[in-house]
Amino acid sequence: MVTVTIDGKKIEVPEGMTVLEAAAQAGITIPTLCYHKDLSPHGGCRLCVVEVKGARTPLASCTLPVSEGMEVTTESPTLRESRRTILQLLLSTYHDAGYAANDGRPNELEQWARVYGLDPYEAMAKAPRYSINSDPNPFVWVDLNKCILCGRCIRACAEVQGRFVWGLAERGYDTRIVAGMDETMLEARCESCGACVAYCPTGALDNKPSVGAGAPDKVVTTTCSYCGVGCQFDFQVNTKTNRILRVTSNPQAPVNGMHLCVKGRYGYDYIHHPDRLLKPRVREYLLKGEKRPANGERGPWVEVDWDTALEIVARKLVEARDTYGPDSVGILTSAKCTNEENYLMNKLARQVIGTNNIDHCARLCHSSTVAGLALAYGSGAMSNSMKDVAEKAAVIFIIGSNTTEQHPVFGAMIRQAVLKRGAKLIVADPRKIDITEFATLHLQQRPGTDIALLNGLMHIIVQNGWQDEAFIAERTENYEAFLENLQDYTPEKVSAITGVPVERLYQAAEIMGKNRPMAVIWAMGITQHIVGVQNVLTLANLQMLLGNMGVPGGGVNPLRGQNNVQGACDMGGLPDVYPGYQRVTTEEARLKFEQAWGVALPDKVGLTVTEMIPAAGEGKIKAMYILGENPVMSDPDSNHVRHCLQTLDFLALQEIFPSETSAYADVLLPGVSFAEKDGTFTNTERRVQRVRQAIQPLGEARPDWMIIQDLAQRILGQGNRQVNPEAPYGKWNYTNTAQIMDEIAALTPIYAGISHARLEVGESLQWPVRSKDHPGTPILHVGRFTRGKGKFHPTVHVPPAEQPDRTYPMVLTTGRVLYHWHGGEMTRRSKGLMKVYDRPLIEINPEDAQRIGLNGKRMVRVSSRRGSIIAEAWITERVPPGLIYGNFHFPEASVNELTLAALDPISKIPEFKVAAVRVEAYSE
Ligand SMILES: Nc1nc2c(c(=O)[nH]1)N[C@H]1C(S)=C(S)[C@@H](COP(=O)(O)OP(=O)(O)OC[C@H]3O[C@@H](n4cnc5c(=O)[nH]c(N)nc54)[C@H](O)[C@@H]3O)O[C@H]1N2
Ligand SMILES: Nc1nc2c(c(=O)[nH]1)N[C@H]1C(S)=C(S)[C@@H](COP(=O)(O)OP(=O)(O)OC[C@H]3O[C@@H](n4cnc5c(=O)[nH]c(N)nc54)[C@H](O)[C@@H]3O)O[C@H]1N2
Ligand SMILES: [Mo]
Repeated sequence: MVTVTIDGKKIEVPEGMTVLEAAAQAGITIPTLCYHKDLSPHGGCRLCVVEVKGARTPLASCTLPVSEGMEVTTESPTLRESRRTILQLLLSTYHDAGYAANDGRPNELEQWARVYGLDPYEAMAKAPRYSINSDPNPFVWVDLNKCILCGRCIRACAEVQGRFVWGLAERGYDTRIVAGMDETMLEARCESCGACVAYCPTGALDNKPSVGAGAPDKVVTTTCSYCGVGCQFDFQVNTKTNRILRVTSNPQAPVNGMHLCVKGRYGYDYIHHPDRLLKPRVREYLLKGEKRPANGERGPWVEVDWDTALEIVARKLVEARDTYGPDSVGILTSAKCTNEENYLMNKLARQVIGTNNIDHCARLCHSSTVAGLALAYGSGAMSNSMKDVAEKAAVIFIIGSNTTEQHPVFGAMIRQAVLKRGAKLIVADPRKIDITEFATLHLQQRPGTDIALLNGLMHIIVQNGWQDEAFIAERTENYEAFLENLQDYTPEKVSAITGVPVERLYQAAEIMGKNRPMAVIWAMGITQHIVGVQNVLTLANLQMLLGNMGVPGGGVNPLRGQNNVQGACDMGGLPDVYPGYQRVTTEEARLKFEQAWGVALPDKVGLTVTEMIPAAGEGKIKAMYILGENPVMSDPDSNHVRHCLQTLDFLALQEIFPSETSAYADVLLPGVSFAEKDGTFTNTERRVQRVRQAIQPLGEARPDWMIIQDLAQRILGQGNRQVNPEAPYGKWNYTNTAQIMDEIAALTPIYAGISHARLEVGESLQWPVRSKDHPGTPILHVGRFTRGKGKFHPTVHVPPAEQPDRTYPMVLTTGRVLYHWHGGEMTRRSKGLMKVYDRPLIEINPEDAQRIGLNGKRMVRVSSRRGSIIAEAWITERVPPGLIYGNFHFPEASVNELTLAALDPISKIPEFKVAAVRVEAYSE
C-alpha cells in the first residue's frame, strides 16, 4: 500500500494502481475519453491530465502509477484550460449530423465539452468528412465523422471479444479507424457482438437498428433469453408505443458486465414481429363439435376468446385422463420459460393430471450429463463458475463445445484467458471450430470416439505417474477397476480408433498431467451419442484422476444450452424427479409432495420426450400439452415426429409464434416473450437471476404462468381426480410470480433460500441456497462429493449406432451456428440476423466437394435412411474429408430430416451427432 494525496485528500491505495483509479476510489472523477476501466489504458486523449507536485508538465492520470507521498491536483485553472483546448481540438474534426441511436442524451464528448464551457455544436466541424453509415453491417452504424480516435473500439474488440476487427489507418489528419484491411466489418471477421458500440464514447459506432428510434421513458434490467450463459442487459423502452427501442449493456451484470453477443444485443426484434400469436386459436372442427377430419388433417384455424380456448383444452385433457388414464397425457415444459412457469407445469402434470409424463428439451441436450454426473458425483450440474474458469484455470479443455458460437460471451472470456494470462487451451472436436485458433493443441478426433480418446489420454497420464494419488485415495472409489480398464487403451490403438496422431495424444496428456488446475468444458459433442452417459463418466474419471474437483479453476463444466434449461430441470420438468431432484420413486419425497399438493401422486417414472413422441405414434399417448418447444424441428427424424404428432387425438401448443409444430396442434395458446413477463431464469452455473417485465403483453397474449394457472383451475374442478384444496399448496391462486417462487423455496431444499426479494436487492445467488441467510454455492463438491466419494466408472469405446457404408458413405454431424437458434422461430424473425445468415449451409471439405463433382455448383442433396434435404454447400476446411456438418435452423433444409432416433440406454438422448449420409451435387 502507498499513501497519496489527491486534491488534499490523503488516501491509502495498493501499489501499481494508477492515479486515475486512486482518484476514483477517493470519489473524485477525473474527465476521460479514451479510458475505460474494462480496457487497458491508452493515454491517448490526454483529457485526464493532472498536476503532480514536482513534475514540470501535467501528466495523463490513466497511465500514471501512484507512488509513495505523491501529491496530485485534478482541477486547476491551468488544467481546465488545457482540457478545454483538448476538447476544442477533438471537436474541430468532429461532426454530428444528428443521427442518434443512443437514447438522445448527449454523448461523453458532448458532455465533457459542456462541462468545460464549450457548446459542442458550435465548436464542431461544420461539414462531414466521411460518408455517414459507411459500413453495411446490419447492426453497427459507422459514422467516422464522430470518431475521435480514442481507440476504445480497437481495444474492446481485442480485449473483450478477442476478434481484432478494428485498427488504425493513414496518418495525421487523415488517421481513421478501419475494419481489417480496410474491408467491411463482416469481411474483417466481425461477429457483431457490439462491444465496440458499447464502449464508443461518441456514437461514431452506434446501434444501427435503433437509429431514429427516439428516447426511452423506461429502462428495465433483465436476463437474456437465448443461451445458458445468463447475460443481463437493459431494455430501453418506450411505454407509450409499448416497444423496445434498444438493448444496452449494464455494467453491473454479474456474468457478462458490458459484454453481450449478437443475439443478445441485436436479436430481440422477433418480439415485435407481426407473426406473433396475439389471440387464442382453435381448429374449426372443435367449435362445431365435429370429429377431427380424417387422415391427420386438422382443418382451418379460428381465432377465439381465452374462455373458449381454455375450456376446450381443459375438457380434452380431462377426457383423455379420465378415459385412458393419466398416463395417456404427455406434457412438454419449456427451457425458454421461467422457473416459476416450469414449476407450475410440473405441478399441473403431477397434481392436476396425475402423471409423471413431463419432460423437455433437456432430454435432447444434457440428459447424459445429468445422469452421468449423478452416477459419478451424486449431482449433475456445472461445478464451477464461468469467471472462475476464465480467471483461474491453468488448462482449459474444451471437448464437444463450440463455445465461441454457442456460448459466445463465455467463449470470449476463454479467448481472453489465453491472450491475457496464457492459459493453455486444448480443444477436442472433429471440426476446426473458431476457438481452435486460440488453442495450444487441437485434437481432431472422429465423431463418436471420445471414450477411446479420453481413455488414451488417461492411459498416458497414469503411465507417467501424473495422477493425483492423494486425491484419489482420499476422495474416490473403484479406482482399481478403472485402472484395469485403461490398460486396453494404448496410444497406438487409440490413435487408430480416433484418427488423432500418437504424438498429439502424448502432448495433450503431458499438458494435462503437468498443469493444475484444469477445467473441463463440454456440451453436445459429448452428450448427444448413444454413449452420452459413458462419455460423461469418462470426463468425470479424468477430473478425479487429476484431482481437479472442488477447486477454483477446475471442475466439470457442462455448458447448459437454453437460457433456463438448468431451471426447467431444477423445477421438476423431468419424468423422474420433483423440483430439486427429489425422486418420484422415493417414498419420502412422494409423501412430501402429496401432503403439499393434497392428492395421491404416481410412483412410476414417466416418459421422456424421446419416448412420448413415439408413444403418441403408437396411440399410447392420446393428448399432449406443449409449452414453448418445437419438436417437429428439434427432435430427430422429423418425418417420424410429424407422423406421431398427427396421430395424437389432441395437441395444445402454447407458443409465441405459429411454429412448424403448430401445424399439428388443435389449440394454439398465445404466450408471451420474456420481455413481457416476470420471473427468474437459472443459468448454466446455477445462478438464479431475475427476468423483469419490460413491456405490456402484446395483443391478447398472456404471460405463460397465468395461462397455466388458468388451465389448472379449470381442470381441478372436473372429472374424477380430487385434490384437497386445504393442503398447504393445494390451491392455484398466485397473483404474482414471487409467490410461486416462495412455494418453490418451501418445497425445494436447493432453492430454500431464494426469493425475488433477495434478488431485488442485488444478491447474486447460485444454488444450493439452503436458507434465507445462506450465501449460495459458487463451487460444488468442495471437500466432499454430493454422493460422498466420487466413483470411477470403467468405460468402453462403442462405435456410433450408424456407420458409413457403400450407400451412405459419409458422416453427418449436426449442430448450430452463431446467428440462429434451434428451429429458428425467433432468429429467423430477426431482420439483422437474417441479413448475416439467411439460408442453411452444409459444411463440406474441398476434397469431398471435388469428389462429388460440385465443380462450382452451389447446391448439394444430402440423403440418409430417413429422408433427404437440398441445401447450399459451404466448401471449407472446417470439416475433414468424409465429414459434413449441418444445422436445424431452417425448415426448408433441416438436418433433422436426416438424423436418427438411436438413444442412449440410460439418458434416452438421441445420437444427433452421427448419421450416415450420401452427398450429391444437385442441379437447380
Ligand atoms: N447460436 C446458438 N447458440 C446456442 C444454441 C443455438 O441454437 N444457437 N443452442 C443452445 C443449446 S440448447 C445448446 S445445448 C448449446 C449447444 O452448444 P454446443 O454443444 O457447443 O453446440 P453444437 O453445435 O451442438 O455442437 C458442439 C460441437 O460438438 C462437435 N462434435 C460433433 N461430434 C462430436 C463428437 O463425436 N465428439 C466431440 N467431442 N465433439 C463433437 C461439433 O463439431 C461442435 O463443434 O448451445 C446453446 N447456444
Ligand atoms: N440435429 C440436431 N437436433 C437437435 C440438436 C442438435 O444438436 N442437432 N440439439 C437439441 C438440443 S440441445 C435442444 S436444447 C433442442 C431444442 O429444442 P426446442 O426447445 O424445441 O427448440 P427451440 O427452437 O428453442 O424451441 C423453443 C420454442 O419456444 C418458443 N418460445 C420462446 N420463448 C417463449 C416463451 O416465453 N413462451 C412460450 N410459450 N414460447 C416461447 C419459440 O418460439 C420456439 O418455437 O433441440 C435439439 N435438437
Ligand atoms: Mo440444448
